[in-house]
Amino acid sequence: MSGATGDDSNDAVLVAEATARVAGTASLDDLSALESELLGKKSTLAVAQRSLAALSLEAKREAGQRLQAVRKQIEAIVAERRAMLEEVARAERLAADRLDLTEVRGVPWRGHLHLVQRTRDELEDVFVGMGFAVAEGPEVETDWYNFEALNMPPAHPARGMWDTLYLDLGEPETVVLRTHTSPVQIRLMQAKFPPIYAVMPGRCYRRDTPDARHIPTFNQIEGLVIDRGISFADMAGTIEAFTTAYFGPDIHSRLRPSYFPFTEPSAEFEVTCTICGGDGCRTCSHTGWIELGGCGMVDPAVLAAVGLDDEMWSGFAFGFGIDRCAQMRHEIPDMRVLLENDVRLLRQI
Ligand code: FA5
Repeated sequence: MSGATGDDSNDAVLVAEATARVAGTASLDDLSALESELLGKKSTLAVAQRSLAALSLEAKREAGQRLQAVRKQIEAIVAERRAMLEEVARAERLAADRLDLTEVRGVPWRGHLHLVQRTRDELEDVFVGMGFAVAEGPEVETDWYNFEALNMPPAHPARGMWDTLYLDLGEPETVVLRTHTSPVQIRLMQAKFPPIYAVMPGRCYRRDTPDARHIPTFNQIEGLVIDRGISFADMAGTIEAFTTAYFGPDIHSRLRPSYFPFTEPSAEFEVTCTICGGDGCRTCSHTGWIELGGCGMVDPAVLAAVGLDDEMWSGFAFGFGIDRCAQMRHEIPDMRVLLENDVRLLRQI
């Protein structure tokens, strides 16, 4: 750089020279090195600024202002160049990070819906094929829908069948994470006058200890039929048709007498354990059978809760575990893997 001397033409030369050198820098490192050469403590400019101390007050002010203006101009030129070089560096980084997917050899692996979602879709399809509609209800429910309207008044011992998760909302223990999809039966009967032929899939929550057949967040598909003259035989036939459609004709199934407060009579629906073929294993607790769900004829008390005349209307309901259906059809020994999201498994199922 030429000497920083005391007149305007020299200043212009100084700035022009700095501009040319800054423009010639090719990298941010080069620019930083040049910046300290042009503006740092040992720069010609800084030396000139320090030397003003010997001048008279008037001359010092005049030369000082001029040199400060030169400094500002050079700073602006450096800043402009730095912004440009940073932009170039960013573009280079992006280009280096770019993943060219067209370079993947062979057929790339494509994602797909989770097995539980696919099972839900397939089960819906089976029932839609039988003429059922599909409905949904909320996962956060009031005690009334989850229990009371289903013939379980407060303190009814059957409430203990479900280990319930309560939400800290409103009065204590009045709002729950639904323990089953059965409350959607109530909402549907309130919303629609019979005849009703519907399935209601959705997520449910229980304080169940996870094991080979249980997870705390799982899915059920509820079924409800309300019409004139519906009998237990209609229910058994519907479940049989569903089993054959979903599992194929080779699966063995059975209904076993059971108890639910909202159905009478009630039954549990079981299939032969597909893991051991019925011989008994850890998954089926060595019984050879796996429970898929509960079912039964809608209790008159439930019809009364929604104002339906049980002399005129009768019906059946069922609630199957969707995860359990997926587990049996795909022969998964431990249901917990459905929540673990291990991609090695997800790719296979
Ligand atoms: C019920 O939940 C009743 N609401 C079913 C019902 C509906 C009966 C309509 C009568 C009429 P249960 O608690 O047995 O019943 O659950 C039904 C099914 O949900 C079970 O057979 C199982 O397949 C599934 N299930 C229940 N708990 C879990 C869990 N923790 N993890 C995975 N699946 C579960």
